[in-house]
Amino acid sequence: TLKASWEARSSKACPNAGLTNLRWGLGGAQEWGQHPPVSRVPNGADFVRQEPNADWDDLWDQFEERRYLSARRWKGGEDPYRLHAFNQRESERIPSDRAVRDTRHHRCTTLHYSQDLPPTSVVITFHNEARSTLLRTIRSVLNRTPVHLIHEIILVDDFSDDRLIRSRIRGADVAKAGVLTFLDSHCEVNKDWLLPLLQRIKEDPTRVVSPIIDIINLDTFAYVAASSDLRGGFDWSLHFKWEQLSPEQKAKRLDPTEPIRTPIIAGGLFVIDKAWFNHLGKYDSAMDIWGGENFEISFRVWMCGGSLEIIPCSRVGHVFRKKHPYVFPDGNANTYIKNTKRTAEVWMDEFKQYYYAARPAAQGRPLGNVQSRVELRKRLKCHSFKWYLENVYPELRIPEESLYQTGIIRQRQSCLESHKSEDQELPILSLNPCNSSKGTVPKAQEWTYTYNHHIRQQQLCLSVYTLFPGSQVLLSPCKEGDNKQRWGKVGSHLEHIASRFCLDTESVGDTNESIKELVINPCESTAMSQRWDMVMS
Ligand SMILES: [Mn+2]
Repeated sequence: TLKASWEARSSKACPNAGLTNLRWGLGGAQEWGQHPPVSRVPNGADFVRQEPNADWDDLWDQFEERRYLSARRWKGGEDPYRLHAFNQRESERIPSDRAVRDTRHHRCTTLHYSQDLPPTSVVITFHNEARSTLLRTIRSVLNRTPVHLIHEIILVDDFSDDRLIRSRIRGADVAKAGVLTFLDSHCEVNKDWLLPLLQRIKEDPTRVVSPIIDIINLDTFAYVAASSDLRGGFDWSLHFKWEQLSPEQKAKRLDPTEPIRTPIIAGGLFVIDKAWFNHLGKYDSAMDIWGGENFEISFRVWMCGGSLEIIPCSRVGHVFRKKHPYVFPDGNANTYIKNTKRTAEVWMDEFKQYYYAARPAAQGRPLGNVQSRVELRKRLKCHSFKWYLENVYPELRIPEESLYQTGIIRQRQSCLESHKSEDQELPILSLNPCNSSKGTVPKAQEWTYTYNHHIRQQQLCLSVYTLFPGSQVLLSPCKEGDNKQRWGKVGSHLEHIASRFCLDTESVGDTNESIKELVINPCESTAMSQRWDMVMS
């Protein structure tokens, strides 16, 4: 439910006035120790109505911060990490309006922004948040943002019966400004954080922008600058990670104030044009609580015509926790799987197979109904996931083990074959007449040529132990990165990469011509015994 909505309006007569001219309403009770009176709004959310214009200073004076904080204080002797997974005692020792170091690049201070940036509704969703951190979040916004740019601050307390994602939608739905700013409830915004974000959206409302997220230490609450060379990335299991920009990307960045295009946003801290947010389908409201929703919204923004940026001149500190203090109704991992599975099914096309390969537990799991999200994607005529991979995140490589070809390795009418005899531990190699019938290849003659240059049958790879001419080629267990198992296809030769010799055949003994052994020998372009044809599908 919506607990409180504050409307901040600058006095028209004095648009550039400081916070002393902020007009705002805290609702009936200027004291958060008690439940404030609520009014019902059409969408069913409860929120505090704005008071008739009152002076900001007066209201802040009337607000009994100490009483508000002491109602839920850490009690001596208790584990200060128990409730919130950060040091509650330390958070309460720190003033609600403390100063933080300006962590921006010095060049950011020389930038100029439009005079008529659009004002924003700040939406802060929370769930059992510590009062000290929530209060510091709000005070930092009020202290470090030009008054006329904050239309209102909306606090959405889900009172543990709603879900974080749906709370964000509710907050967005009641917001009155044209731009939405989603913030977490344990943040501290830094100097001029909002201006560069709004500037990018004013220039192009399809941009979805986020600040660099500085680190508020969860033990000491020290404010630490984060690297400005990071962007959001992920792996095929849909696990988010911060990634260093590549050396090439860094080399291209001559101006440290320039936005960084990011394949994915980290989560709950971003600014988006409200009409664009609504047009794109808000959030997937069938997702549970938290986790995975940043993938869904990121794919959707990019694939449906927008872009995601990290703006280096905007800095917001955030308390990163090692674990989530929420109780997930269905268990943490299951919630994450459900949410990411919905994302994979709706947005990843044929590439979802790599998600399932990386996260086998997702197979056969319930994901609910995704029909309306599939229709949304159709209606918006969004790009394919292939387009996203090629244009936004080419660094995400197709898993290597999935790039392979399977078929036969032929020399004239004979095929490379494996034989298992009873007295030997591993099968031996030989060359025998090809006997595929009706397109079905016998298992003994079927080979897989992998992306990392293995020629394999199940777990066994073509290997060479000694790098001399005439050395025998054997089957042995595949080892990742073993050069003695790697083969390159060079014309009609199969070149052994470690020795630079070629796969060759030699007759064994002199009585039976048909028994041929596999060896390596110096490559000879004219040798018929070194000619191979890989007939692969
Ligand atoms: Mn957080």
